[in-house]
Amino acid sequence: MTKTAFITGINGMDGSHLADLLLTKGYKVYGMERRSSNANDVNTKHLKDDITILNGDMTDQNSLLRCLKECNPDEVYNLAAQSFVGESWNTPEHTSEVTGIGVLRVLEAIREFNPKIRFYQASSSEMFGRMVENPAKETTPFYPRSPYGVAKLYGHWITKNYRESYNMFACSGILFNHESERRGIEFVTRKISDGVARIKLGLADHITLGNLEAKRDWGYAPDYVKAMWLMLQQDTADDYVIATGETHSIREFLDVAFKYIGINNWALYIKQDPRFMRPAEVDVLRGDYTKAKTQMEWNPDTSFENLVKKMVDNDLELLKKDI
Ligand code: NAP
Ligand code: F7E
Repeated sequence: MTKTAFITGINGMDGSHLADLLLTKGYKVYGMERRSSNANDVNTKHLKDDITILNGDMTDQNSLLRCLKECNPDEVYNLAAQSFVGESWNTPEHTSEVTGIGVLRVLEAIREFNPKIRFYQASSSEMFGRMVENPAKETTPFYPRSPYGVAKLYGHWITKNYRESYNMFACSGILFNHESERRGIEFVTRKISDGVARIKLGLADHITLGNLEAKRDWGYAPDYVKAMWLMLQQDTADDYVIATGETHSIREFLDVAFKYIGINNWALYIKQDPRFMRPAEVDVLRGDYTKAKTQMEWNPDTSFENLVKKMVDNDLELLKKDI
């Protein structure tokens, strides 16, 4: 029987990769987008004949309920969020509304419309923040370091609470950083791959960044959306850490990216600006995905080096089209 999925945040990086995956599995896919003056469909343009877009907003309870009524899904993947950590200090209230309380709204809509719907919540390694255990696993205590991390923590706990209160099939994937060719340009990996490609093509002579010492556990988004789907196919609802188990600094990312285009002395091309520093930094993140590996047979397939190269190759191709 054909399953139906409803994805909030369909136009985001993960939403578009998840839609790609679910279509290959024969799902009927609905995605929610919020109204904007200009179309923001760069990641989903290739899917326009295969998915159905519904309009709604994470801050509008009725719109979420209407979306569920319109598509009658078996599975809901809640990927919508104000997802940029740096921005969450500028708009902490908005971030809390969308990224935190928005989760409650989706859960309430499900509870009212059909509590049998399986629910995935996009939790984040930012909840571990100042890691009290390295690598972090499902039982590691949380210590968020940003309004975004705090909002995600609310989303995480309300998902667990609805699972326990109403016996709903509600899971959280605690995903560590994952990137792809579709990553938003303001995130550091894409900013670097785009900057490196511009330097290679003679379109720029430097990249301006913030803290180069931060370390992240970076995986590849298409690998990670498989874990989201797997979580909703298990016999019981549970939470899982999804990570690679490796950590690399921004400097290492720069090193791989620049060397790939033939530049060894990359420091000459980097400027630093306090504008890109954060009031409180997450210095290091590394995850232990043993539970996902043992219980769901999930593994990350893409190496750090390949991830960086894929992103640089993609930006080179995109920029060449404009020259
Ligand atoms: P993303 O590219 O920023 O996508 C987020 C999506 O949410 C966008 O399509 C955005 O729509 C939508 N959105 C924002 N505010 C909304 C609102 N008020 N109503 C409806 N939609 C709204 O993020 P991503 O990297 O794909 O991440 C997907 C999810 O996983 C997010 O919840 C993120 O916080 C979480 N997460 C990401 C990572 C990671 O490393 N990527 C790790 C852990 C968790 P617009 O296009 O209109 O802005
Ligand atoms: O920053 C440092 C910055 O913005 C990574 C989101 O998907 O993953 C992402 O959050 C690091 C930080 O991602 C610049 O200070 C230096 O230490 O790429 P980012 P993030 O904050 O880790 C988590 C898991 C999520 O859940 C989020 O939704 O890079 N950094 N210089 C910089 N960061 C940015 N953005 N820009 C810079 O110029």
